[in-house]
Amino acid sequence: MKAHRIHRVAKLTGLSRDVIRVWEKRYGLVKPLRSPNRYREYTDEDVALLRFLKEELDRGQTIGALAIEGRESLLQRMRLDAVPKQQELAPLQTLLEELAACLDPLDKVRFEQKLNGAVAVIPFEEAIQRILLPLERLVGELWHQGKIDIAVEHYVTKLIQQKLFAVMNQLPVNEHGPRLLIACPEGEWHEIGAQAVAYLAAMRGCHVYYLGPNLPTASLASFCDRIKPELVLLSLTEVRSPDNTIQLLRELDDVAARWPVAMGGEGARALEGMLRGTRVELLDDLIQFQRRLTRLLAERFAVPHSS
Ligand code: B12
Repeated sequence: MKAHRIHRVAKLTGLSRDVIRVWEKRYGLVKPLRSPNRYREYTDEDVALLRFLKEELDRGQTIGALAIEGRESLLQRMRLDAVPKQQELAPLQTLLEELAACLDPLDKVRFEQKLNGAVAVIPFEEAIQRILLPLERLVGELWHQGKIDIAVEHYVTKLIQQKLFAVMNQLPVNEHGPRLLIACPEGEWHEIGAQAVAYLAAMRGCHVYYLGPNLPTASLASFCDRIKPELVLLSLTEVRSPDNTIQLLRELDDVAARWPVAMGGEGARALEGMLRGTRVELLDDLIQFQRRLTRLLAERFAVPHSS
């Protein structure tokens, strides 16, 4: 998980440093770690919680009441409340152009300095939407257009994946959270959409089984029987031919008879009509996905009433 110093947290949340320190010392609502040179280090989750507390105060809550409610319950409510209110965030276009300029000829040092520097200064969830996913689309397009070598595309894709996994692996495994199985169906190798969905679900307290690309439906079904997921999420990027799709949807419909199955991604959207005849749910975009998660979390956890 990323570590933010207090001055950045103040910038990101709109709270003063004094207020942040008081909420730590008096109420224990955030628990920053200390760097080797004793600076406070806050996680993305701390930043999100502080933003949530500020919103609660704006809605008329008192900090005393929030402190009594306690960090764990507040985190739970924050996750339920975390549905993005507007559209997905816009890509950082200038940065993407600068990054693309480092790819041919490849200037690895400059590329990684720019990318790491940009990702480090905003909350990771924002970095996913504004930098990492658009960058994946960009390098993919450059390869599809014959402008960069596949080796360079692989290098950037792996770097993006490393970042997503590195942050995801530092989230605690929430064994009490809803169990989600996330993968791409057989023949689907575009993996980043699934990985982003896995990160967002883990961030919101789900117990995620991430199985990556190209998962045969028979293996998906037997794995479901073992882990009993509350939701199976599949990412389909490529638009497939109807023949190929009919078979896949028939198999997935059988799985969906036993476990809730939802699909997202460009390829899934193209199947909207065909999906209607099955038990497989279509999730149009990440906003719909977040709403679906909220429903799942609300079913799992009783929501405390705010007074
Ligand atoms: C990156 C990319 C690649 C990379 C993939 C790297 C990897 N390991 O994932 C590389 C260069 C390897 C590649 C290869 C190929 N690709 Co390609 N690729 C792309 C590209 C540029 C972006 C796809 C992507 O990863 N986007 C990032 C994700 C996160 O964004 P997104 O797809 O828009 O998803 C959003 C939502 O849909 C949602 N979402 C996604 N999944 C899910 C799941 C759930 C549950 C939910 C709720 C939401 C959700 O989240 C995202 C948020 O904004 C697209 C074109 C494009 N611009 O989309 C072509 C594209 C998908 N590829 C295409 C093709 C044909 C191929 C190849 C078959 C080419 C070939 N001849 O070999 C191979 C197949 C892969 C293989 N067998 O190895 C075609 C597919 C055509 C079609 N019929 O649909 C496309 C559309 C390019 C084109 N214009 O022709 N590709």
